[in-house]
Amino acid sequence: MDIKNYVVRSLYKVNNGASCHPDKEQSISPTDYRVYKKMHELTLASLEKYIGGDWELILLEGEVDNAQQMFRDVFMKTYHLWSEQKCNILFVDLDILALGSIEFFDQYKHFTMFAQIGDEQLNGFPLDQFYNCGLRYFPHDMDPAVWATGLELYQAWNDDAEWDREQLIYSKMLCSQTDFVFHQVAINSFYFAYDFDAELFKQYKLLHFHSAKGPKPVFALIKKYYDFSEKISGEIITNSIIDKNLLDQLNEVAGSSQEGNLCYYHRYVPEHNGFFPDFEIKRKNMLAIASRYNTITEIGFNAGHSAALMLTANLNLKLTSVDIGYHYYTVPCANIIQNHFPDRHTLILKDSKKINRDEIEHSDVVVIDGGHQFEDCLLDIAICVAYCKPGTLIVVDDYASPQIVKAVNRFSSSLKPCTEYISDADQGIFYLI
Ligand SMILES: C[S@@+](CC[C@H](N)C(=O)[O-])C[C@H]1O[C@@H](n2cnc3c(N)ncnc32)[C@H](O)[C@@H]1O
Ligand SMILES: [Mn+2]
Repeated sequence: MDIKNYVVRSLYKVNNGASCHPDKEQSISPTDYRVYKKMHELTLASLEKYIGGDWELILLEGEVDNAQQMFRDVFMKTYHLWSEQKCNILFVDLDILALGSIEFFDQYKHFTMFAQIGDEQLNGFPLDQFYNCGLRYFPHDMDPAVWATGLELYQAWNDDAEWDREQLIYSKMLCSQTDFVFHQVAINSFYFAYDFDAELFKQYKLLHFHSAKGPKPVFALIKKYYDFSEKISGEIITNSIIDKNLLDQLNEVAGSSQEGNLCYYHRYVPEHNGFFPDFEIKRKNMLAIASRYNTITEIGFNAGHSAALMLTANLNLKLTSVDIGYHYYTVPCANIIQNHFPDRHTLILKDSKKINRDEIEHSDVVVIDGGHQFEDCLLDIAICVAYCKPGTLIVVDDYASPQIVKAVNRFSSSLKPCTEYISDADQGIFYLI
């Protein structure tokens, strides 16, 4: 007989949430119910995409007076489901988002809970420690005695139980398995996230937004991760412009935590080196600009991505990059660029405030993407205004930053907006008057 796989989740209307949680702020009000429903829909889409195997969703629903009733109902319904047919059950809280492919079904022989725990806890299972039960797996062939442990504790589980009784019961069930391999509790691809951090995409397959802040901020944060994950998997046409070998070399040297640039979000280079979609318009504009002019200076070379893009776009382009060299990878990456585009690239390694007239006056275009403080950008523009000829195109990156706009505004009488390119809120393009 086929063994069924189920992903089980619970979405209840809880009429009196506040009274059963120590933190009165976290009531499960009717509004909260709507937020949880949206949270379920969003995170379910991620589970459908990434949780491996042939599985079916079972959404447990109901209307109860308090959260303890919900927890008990979920416990019993899970038990009945498991005992009535041969099946594997993965229970997934509504605030768990999947970011990458991960397998649970048929991977574990024990009742297993997944939480991220410290190494020191791996050496033993302290019984006074409660492990988060938001993600738990009941394999069809787990020891039925584990359920017996749970059912016994269930007898004394009433509406007045402390908030984390549920977690305690599942934890006791977990550690009743004497042959349990403890480190299974911790999977390194699972993480409790409290803030937005693009780095987490590199490391974790699942994020749990377990938090006492209430469903609204949690939903907002989950949505941010979800949207970002949709974005980084999108198709980008500028991806194929830079020679793949060259791109691999630059990223190999600069690493995946390199400073943000025209191709990548700050400190985030995905495994496949695909570009960050939000900067697609900026890249297209840079390609269009580079193909029209033969002498360009950029302030801010970083790992050479904008340089590679521009030099690829126009075989006659000579590019000068000025960089203070904050990053260990800047000089090695400049060497890679210079090998790939012989005689077409110069790196001036110094603070852009020290640029001399003869280093910049001949430029047709100056791309400003160096220091991002108001003063840095102000002085970079001042140098262009002082030394460059009228008609020079000035491209200011990170224009969405108030600091940068403020700096540009100080020179409004010297800069005329250029409208020949696609407008992007994060890129200012001007002609020098
Ligand atoms: C955002 S990155 C440049 C990204 C690059 N234009 C790209 O898109 O591939 C900023 C770079 O500016 C450099 N930088 C910061 N302050 C500077 C300064 N005062 N003078 C020159 N370079 C500076 C940093 O070392 C860093 O490499
Ligand atoms: Mn930038």
